[in-house]
Amino acid sequence: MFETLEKKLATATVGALCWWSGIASAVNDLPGGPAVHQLNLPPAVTKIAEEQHSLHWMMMIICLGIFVAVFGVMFYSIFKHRKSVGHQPATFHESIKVELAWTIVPFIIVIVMAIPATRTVVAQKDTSNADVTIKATGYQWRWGYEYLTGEGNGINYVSSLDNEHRLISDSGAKGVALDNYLLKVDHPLVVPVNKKVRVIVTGGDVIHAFAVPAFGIKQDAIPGFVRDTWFRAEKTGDFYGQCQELCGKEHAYMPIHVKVLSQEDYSAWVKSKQETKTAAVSAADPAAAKSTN
Ligand SMILES: [Cu+2]
Repeated sequence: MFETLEKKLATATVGALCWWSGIASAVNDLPGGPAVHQLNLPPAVTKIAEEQHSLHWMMMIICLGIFVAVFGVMFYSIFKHRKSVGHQPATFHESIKVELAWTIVPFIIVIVMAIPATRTVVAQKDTSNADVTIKATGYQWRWGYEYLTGEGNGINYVSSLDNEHRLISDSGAKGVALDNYLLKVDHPLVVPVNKKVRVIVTGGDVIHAFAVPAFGIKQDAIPGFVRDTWFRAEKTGDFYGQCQELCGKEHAYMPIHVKVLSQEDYSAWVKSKQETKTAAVSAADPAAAKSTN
């Protein structure tokens, strides 16, 4: 009897392990998107994102230093001057030296943090001299992209979540083994590598936010207002973001997928886009197509 129980237990354990390892290995890191058990910020693809990372770490280290110093002094004082060893409390009231120290030292720390932070914030806001300008409009619940200036000028389309992903989510499926789950779109935003891309951001209905963590960009999309941000991707590949302003019940279903292409591939993409557009126009109205040609 015990033998069968043992066997059953062993089978169950092996089964559970297989299931667990299957689940664990089923979902992999998504390059340009979230990684499995990710703790740090996503790898930087732009100079701005790199600067944000170093600022983040610099400030974390300063905060940790302050934490250790303040709590060190505090716990040392409590322990050293405890009542049980017969320590008598000091009776002084004011101390100019101490007051000066706790005013000047934090002031210097704040300045040390503010100088590089200001430099980065100013660089982040400098959207001048862009090679390509794209307007991104947030809608409930998709993104509209319109190429305004630079190569690709005139292209416009809407980017929505892949329908299959939507159906999986609607079905309430658990343990979905898709690396790009709820990040796959029908038409990604296509941009050239090493080019300054200015993104003009606005909202078509409610407030959304256009954000791509690997580029270090995040900008609210406000109806009736025009805001802008920029990035210069230094690597080709696929990069992902999501709407980052709670915009309604399907806020989780409006991902951003940016495809960074080499200059040649980008030019080819622009050409094919413009050709299909011309073909569509001539199919709908041959006379109009003739007049534009
Ligand atoms: Cu949104």
